[in-house]
Amino acid sequence: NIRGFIFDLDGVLTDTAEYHYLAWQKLADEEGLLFNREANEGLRGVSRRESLLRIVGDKHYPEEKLQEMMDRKNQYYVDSIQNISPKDLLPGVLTLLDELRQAGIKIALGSASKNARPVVEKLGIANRIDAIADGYSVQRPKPAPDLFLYAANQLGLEPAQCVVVEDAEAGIEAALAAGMWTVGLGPASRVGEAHVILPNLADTDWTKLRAKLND
Ligand code: B16
Ligand code: MG
Repeated sequence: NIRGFIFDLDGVLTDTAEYHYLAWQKLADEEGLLFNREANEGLRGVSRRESLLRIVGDKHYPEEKLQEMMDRKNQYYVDSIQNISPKDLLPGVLTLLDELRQAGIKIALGSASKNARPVVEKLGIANRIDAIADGYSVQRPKPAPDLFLYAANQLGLEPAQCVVVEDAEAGIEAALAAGMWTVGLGPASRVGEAHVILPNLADTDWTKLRAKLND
């Protein structure tokens, strides 16, 4: 009996991954740290701090320097998202959001990003979202279930009434740990644990999803 949907942002509603990548690459180049697109794939859905720690690897930096590097990367990222517009919504998103709303299903955002709010506003979908769980909402990042539990709570729903749509392995793990239904977008190598696996949201709708989730 599904009553709510919790959408991840980056990789599900829009593709900000490229902007995150370019910002990390610029920082890595400035610091002489090895980084590339492939390494960036592993940072999908991973928090800002954990991403930086993975990029620096064995190198040791004082906390102050880590903080400065996170701030610098974020500044590059914030600069690059200024021109985001409704055109940057991924295919199928808008129709699915509207269909869910029509069906009386509540909608939340469940993103690790501290920039989720401005991005959602620029995408023009803020009025279609009932609750936002973002990088400020909880302490423990995905794969901990906390972010999604927070989102469900904001919607006033039980975990088992919620479906999480995610593109990251850590996100699917977090949603399963929360006791929620999961839709994984992308290759099975990444989201294989999800209840339903789709390449993207382009060719689906609530009726099809509902059948696949046996609701
Ligand atoms: P910020 P999601 C995640 O967004 C991104 O996929 C990940 O690359 C990023 O490091 C993380 O947000 C934190 O973002 O630095 O803006 O706080 O997929 O959870 O929507
Ligand atoms: Mg994501």
